[in-house]
Amino acid sequence: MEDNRRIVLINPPAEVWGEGTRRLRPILNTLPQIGIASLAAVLRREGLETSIIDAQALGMTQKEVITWVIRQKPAVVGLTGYTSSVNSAAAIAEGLKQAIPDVVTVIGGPHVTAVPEKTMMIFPHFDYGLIGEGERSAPLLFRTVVGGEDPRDIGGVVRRQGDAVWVKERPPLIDDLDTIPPPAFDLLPGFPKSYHPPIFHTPKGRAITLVTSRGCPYHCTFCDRGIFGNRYRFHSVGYIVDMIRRLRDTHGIEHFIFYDDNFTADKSHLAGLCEAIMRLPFRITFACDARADHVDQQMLALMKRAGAWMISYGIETANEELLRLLDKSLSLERAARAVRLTKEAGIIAKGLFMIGIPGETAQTIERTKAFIGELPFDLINLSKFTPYPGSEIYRNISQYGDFEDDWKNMSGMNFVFRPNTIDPGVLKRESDAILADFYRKPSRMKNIVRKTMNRRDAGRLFQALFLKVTGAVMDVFSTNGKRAE
Ligand code: B12
Ligand code: SF4
Repeated sequence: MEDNRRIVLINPPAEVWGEGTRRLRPILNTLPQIGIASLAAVLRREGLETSIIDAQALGMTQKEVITWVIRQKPAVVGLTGYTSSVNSAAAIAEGLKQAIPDVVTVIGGPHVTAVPEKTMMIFPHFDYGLIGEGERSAPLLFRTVVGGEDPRDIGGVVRRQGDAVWVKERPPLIDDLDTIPPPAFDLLPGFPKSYHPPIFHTPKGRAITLVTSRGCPYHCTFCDRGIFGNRYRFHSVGYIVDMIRRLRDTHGIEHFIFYDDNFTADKSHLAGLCEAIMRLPFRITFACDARADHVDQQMLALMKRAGAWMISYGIETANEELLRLLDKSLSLERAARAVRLTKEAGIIAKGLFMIGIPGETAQTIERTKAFIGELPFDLINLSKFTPYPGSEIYRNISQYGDFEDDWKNMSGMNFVFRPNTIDPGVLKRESDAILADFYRKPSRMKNIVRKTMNRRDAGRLFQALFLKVTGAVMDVFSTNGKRAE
């Protein structure tokens, strides 16, 4: 009999992608899933035969993923799941179990880490879960289940036994991040061509995501820090610069998006990193998120010299009392100053806001709208407040309004929470109004296009428009299409 040790890691399709959204895929965000790329690197180092299927990047449906995986005949399948994608992961696990009953399925990532018991009870087709950082336990877990043994004693393992779910205490956080090999980008099918940031979010050249640190010492109540916790840890400057150099040399990557929770948390590390990037024999550009109270004129000037192209600031709302409820520890004055200084430094400034926060009223929305209008943001993002499992506010959200704990809708694009301080109709209308107010200004659109449009993005925009138009034509002629019904 064949000794099957094949492992497939899957990033499931996002639930939010209906057929219409799939057609817009060319202009949406598809960036490598660092979690599974990192796990794949560790599994490969341990001699385990691993492949990856990143359905989000390849635009694959659940059915297509299942068909592809069945052909691989793996012994173990590992799926990653945010709250918004865990239903999708479960549907794939179910399809695989029906086709290959012996396959072992493992769910990892933020969602199972936040609510392990509930996840395992609701989704019977996950055999095991693994909570927290995966690099320590995943090789052990996969090796054990491939060998047909019981993984019950492995740190972080979640398993079902009859009606109960057992969660083994997870191992301590990884102190020295440099012990983790760089993400196995080379195992991502279609890398780097299948990957791109959303339109208007990159200068010319190929872009890629990197995560150079883990953890965040702040306590924002809407933020799920279940995987990396509060302790800030970072890769050494040498490790990061080496990753950059290799990605540039082997794949021609010139723009780096740092998706760290808190890229600017340690000033001297950040300064050291910028200086090391400046010493590289080539130029790169980068984008990152930053806390507005971590940057000053000097730091922004240094970041700009190192290639900072865009900085996104999580400001959330322009209301001090709502910021307090969110435990954001941020003054609006500092936020406004950071945005102005960023622009003065010649860096694109993006503001990240939320709407529908507990306690939100028509007046608080008006204040946020005015704040956005007063500051020189180039781009804004307005997500619909969502109490994600794993965040502190998830535990007591019902005291602030109606909450629909419907995981597949928890993508920040739906009002799953409706505060009892505002009428849902007003909330929806005001949310649309903020975006329309901001983006419908011709001068602003001109500015965005001037600063961010490049030949590759123009091609992507054309492709999306083409797909949208052909999609609409297909809908008209399709007997299953809405218009034909
Ligand atoms: C980058 C990022 C994104 C990117 C994703 C790009 C991509 N392809 O990865 C974008 C911008 C698209 C995005 C979108 C969203 N995101 Co996001 N995102 C992040 C961020 C900042 C970093 C993720 C990352 O790369 N981490 C680094 C890797 C190494 O960690 P990891 O992925 O967690 O993987 C480790 C473990 O989880 C585990 N593991 C993971 N998978 C598996 C699988 C198996 C089998 C095993 C054994 C272990 C395992 O091992 C890995 C290595 O240690 C995190 C914050 C964070 N700290 O993680 C938020 C975060 C994951 N996002 C979040 C959310 C809510 C979203 C959105 C729903 C809404 C939004 N904020 O825009 C959407 C939904 C997207 C979707 N597809 O459904 C939440 C998730 C909360 C939750 N309970 O689900 C987080 C935690 C932010 C937060 N603090 O609240 N996101
Ligand atoms: S929202 Fe940002 S600053 Fe707040 S805890 Fe999360 S990562 Fe840290």
